[in-house]
Amino acid sequence: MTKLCVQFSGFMVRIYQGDLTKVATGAIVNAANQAMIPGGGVDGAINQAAGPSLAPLQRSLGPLAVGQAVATPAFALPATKIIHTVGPQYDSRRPQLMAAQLQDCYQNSLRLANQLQLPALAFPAISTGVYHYPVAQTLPIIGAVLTDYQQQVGTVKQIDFVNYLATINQQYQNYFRQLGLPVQMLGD
Ligand code: AR6
Repeated sequence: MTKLCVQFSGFMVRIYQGDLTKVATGAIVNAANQAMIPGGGVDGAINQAAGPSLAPLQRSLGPLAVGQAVATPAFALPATKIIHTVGPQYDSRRPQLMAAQLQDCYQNSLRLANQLQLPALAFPAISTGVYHYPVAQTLPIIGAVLTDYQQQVGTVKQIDFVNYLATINQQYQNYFRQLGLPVQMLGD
């Protein structure tokens, strides 16, 4: 799968279409729910691929507030860890709250990956599935988190955005291309 690589100051971002459960990285981020009861979407796929040991552990870590992040082992997955975060359920009447909560998801996941001294992290498009956050509105929030991270780069030097859907991947790639940073297209 072709990857768009974007060079930030001190770290690299890659954007590509794919299945997060197949990504061998430091941590993959799970878009969980507050109850931490394994659901559908990427959460369901992660639980399916990680194996049955994940669900009871995940449940034991709930409830988790929106925007917070916790780590578990990744069991049968190729990643080292899973970082579970809870995105906001989109409510168009509360745009500022939504943005603040989604920003917390990305920031807290990144902070936790650094605390765990991981070299790399891979995100799904948090809240854009079952929780209906419009993708176009999530992108400037993600961009702001990455811009901030340039001031305080930790162990995490590679951040992947792994999009299951081609349409979402295209929106991501378009957004990152217009940031004006050095970009490169790479094959596998
Ligand atoms: N790899 C990468 N991205 C994926 C995958 C995958 N295997 N599967 C789906 N996506 P969603 P949310 C994308 O619904 O909106 C669950 O039931 C999907 O296309 O997984 O935060 C939880 O338990 C979309 O772009 O998460 C919660 O109850 C993105 O992942 C609730 O859904 C997020 O979609 C959370 O909803």
